[in-house]
Amino acid sequence: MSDPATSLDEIERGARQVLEQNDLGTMVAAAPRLYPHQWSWDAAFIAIGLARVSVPRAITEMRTLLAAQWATGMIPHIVFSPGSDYFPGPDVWRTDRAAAKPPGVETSGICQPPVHAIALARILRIATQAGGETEREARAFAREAVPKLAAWHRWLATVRDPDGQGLVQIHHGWESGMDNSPRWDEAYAGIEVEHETELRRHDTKLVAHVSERPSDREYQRYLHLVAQMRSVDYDDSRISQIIDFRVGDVFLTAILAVAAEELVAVGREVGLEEEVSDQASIAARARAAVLASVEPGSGLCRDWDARSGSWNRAQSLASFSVLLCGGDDAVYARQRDTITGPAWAGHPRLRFALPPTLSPDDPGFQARTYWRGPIWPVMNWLFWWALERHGDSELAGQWRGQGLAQLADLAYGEYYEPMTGEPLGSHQQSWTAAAALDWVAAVR
Ligand code: 2M8
Repeated sequence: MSDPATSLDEIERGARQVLEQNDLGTMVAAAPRLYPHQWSWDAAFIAIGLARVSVPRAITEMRTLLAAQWATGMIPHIVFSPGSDYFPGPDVWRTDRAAAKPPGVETSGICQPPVHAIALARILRIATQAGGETEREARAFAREAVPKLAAWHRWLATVRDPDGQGLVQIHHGWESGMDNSPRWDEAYAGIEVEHETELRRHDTKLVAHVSERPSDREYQRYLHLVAQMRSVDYDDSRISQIIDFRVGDVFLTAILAVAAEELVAVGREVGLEEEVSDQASIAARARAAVLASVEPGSGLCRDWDARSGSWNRAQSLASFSVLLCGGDDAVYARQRDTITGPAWAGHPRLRFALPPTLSPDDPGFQARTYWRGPIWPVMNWLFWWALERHGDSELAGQWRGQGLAQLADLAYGEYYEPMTGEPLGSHQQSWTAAAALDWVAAVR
């Protein structure tokens, strides 16, 4: 349980230790045992935390990830470190068959939300404050990274929007980063698994209780989708024709909107206007699609199931995507009212006034189960960052304060039980430590 007397110094010291201990050299493992590789969006958040300790090390983190970028522009969701136990590993993904994968690295064959340009902009800002050689190094890195991130955004906005609907489509719940969120229940329910995969899961043994992780039934569907992609050698044009999961992800699309704008700013700062000339229109299109997803009755955002041609009904943290990308003051204000109200972060039973992944009043709310209820510190960081960007400093400050109070337990939990504040999933989770470091620096 959190000790209110725990100081910012202690939180900072512990967070530095977590990143140091999880450092494999040129990549930081997402977590010490549960996730022994580099994950795409984790790496971006981790790089922000690393920049508070060492800008050169933050750059190395981003470079390792970008070195694994596919020729299509896709940044893969996992870059594997050699010889660790994780299921599904490279032997299941078999991306060696994919023409677009660069040689010399082992990766998965799907992607994750594009928070990388947000990280690049923040690293550059931190380096600029430091000045001198640190700033020079960060600017040189930015010049190297901008064209790569522009290509990444372009791929999402084109290849992953085949119907021209505006929302970026994902082919797997893992691509959303919110793996087993009720957001994907309807899409997964429609999947028939003909051939079950032999599950060699380690994850369920590495958490305090199996209920903190997705079920085997869910994993069968996850692996079925991987098998489908593998069967066409991860060829983009063929995947979209055969895949059993095709959903326009509103949260990922909102992230793309702000990331593309951050990239425009970085591009201009380092003299690469030409390279980012299409990013403002990518952002505008993404933001328009997020706003078009808003359900008039609730004022909340929705995902679009492209296979069934229907809006998803599930409400979750992702329903508040307008708080990430803005674009309509009235919708923003309404979502802000709802998320701070008694069904969400203002719920009277919460240990900390922070947004859970599902409303505790939702019949599907599961306080201990992964993306179906718990509070995720890294999501609090992302919303905090977006609120600050929007000029909503009051709420941003409240959430940062509550977020730091939650992390005063020094467990650096992957996620937290909303009512008790108990850390769940992995402890010493790298992106949680990174969020702590950036928050502590912002308070000082
Ligand atoms: C979780 O996802 C991985 C699969 O990608 C897993 O459960 O094995 C998610 O929370 C995801 O968002 C995160 O990037 C990853 C590593 O922290 O873990």
